[in-house]
Amino acid sequence: MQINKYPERKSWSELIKRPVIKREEITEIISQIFQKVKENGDQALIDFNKKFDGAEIKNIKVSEKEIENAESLISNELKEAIQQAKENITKFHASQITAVEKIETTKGVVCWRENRAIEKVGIYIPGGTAPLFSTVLMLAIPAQLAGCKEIILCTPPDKNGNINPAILYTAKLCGVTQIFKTGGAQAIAAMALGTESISNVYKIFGPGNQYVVAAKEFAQNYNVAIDMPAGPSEVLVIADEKAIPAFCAADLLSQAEHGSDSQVIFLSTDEEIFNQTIEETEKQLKELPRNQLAKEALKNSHFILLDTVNEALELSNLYAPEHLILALEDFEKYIPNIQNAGSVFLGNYSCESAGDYASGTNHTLPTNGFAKNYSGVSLDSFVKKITFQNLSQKGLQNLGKTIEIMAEAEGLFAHKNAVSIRLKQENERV
Ligand code: HSO
Ligand code: ZN
Repeated sequence: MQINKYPERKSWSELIKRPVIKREEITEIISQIFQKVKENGDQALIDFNKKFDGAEIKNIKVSEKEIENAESLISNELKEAIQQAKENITKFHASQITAVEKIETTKGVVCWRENRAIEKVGIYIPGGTAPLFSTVLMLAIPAQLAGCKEIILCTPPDKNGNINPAILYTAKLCGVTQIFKTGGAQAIAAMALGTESISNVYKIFGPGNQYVVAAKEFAQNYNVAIDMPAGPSEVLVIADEKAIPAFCAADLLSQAEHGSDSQVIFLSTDEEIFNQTIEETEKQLKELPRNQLAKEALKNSHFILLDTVNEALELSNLYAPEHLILALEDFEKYIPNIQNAGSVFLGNYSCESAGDYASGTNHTLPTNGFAKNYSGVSLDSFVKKITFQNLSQKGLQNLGKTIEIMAEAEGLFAHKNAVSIRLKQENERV
């Protein structure tokens, strides 16, 4: 935990620098994995399962029977919770569907855009310490709403060759079309290149470790799009004198428990709240089952005392957090000052966990400062927008001269002629 009181403004950017992630060494490994998957297809995935996950399985495709069984393995209480989250996430993402609007830019010239779903998308769900079935909701729901025809999900099996039943249940509930037992960089390679069982997809979504992140970047060499560049989870909390230290500490720890590389930042304008939040964080940390991970994450984390909320917002905009919590009494007033953040949580009762699971917003968000130039996943992430135009004869007459002059000025006479030939034919006919 790094504590700073009233740091000088010129030290801010150094203070909140994220730890640098080294990439070079793993590119070679990733390229070899892609090569193996290209050469050996499913067999490569089976071999990697044995090597990396200690799982011996013959068939990487999850069977209908396994999916059916999953339903009986999870409690009704969890099923109902998943259902309610699904309803909210569906409501929020369905509200992002917009009607087609045709615009007449010049008399007789009509332009518009239509959405077309990306036909085949791939969702990666990491294995490891937490089975992120909530991420299945966040990716499969908008994919299905957008109308993606194939929604493929890859996730690593456990040692016995099984997948967490909540992941299987949620995948089925949200219209995932096929599920495969493969994880890590090899799963990304399989979705990018295709194998006998896995068809190649056009866009890959989902979180993962540094190998998965590097593999998603590498996949772009094969004309595959990715959701966004990814890094470890983050939250930044801004608290005034009305904030509740126990709530702030709980929010900070909720992100810190994701992994040892997570980063949490606490900014306060009130010294008492500041000190109490530090105490609370230490107290609550001890009681967490994942306290080792959270403790590591706290080493990279900052508690900073500042003079004003405006200063805190300036620092936050500089950092561009994945999640921003405003534990401020008059949060409304500060909304216009928020420039860079993935998702914002307003007031003492808007905990980040709400957005992680069930309020309706998407939890796949830009990290590592990319909130300066990327949005989180939304319905738009699963569609391409195609522009259309229709010029009537009159429309071309109205706009033709402009096009001819511009084409000639660029020295592109074939472009000019495509207009002239039409206008000339029209004159001859008259
Ligand atoms: N906070 C994570 C998402 C998540 N949290 C999944 C719990 N489950 C994204 O940064
Ligand atoms: Zn989370």
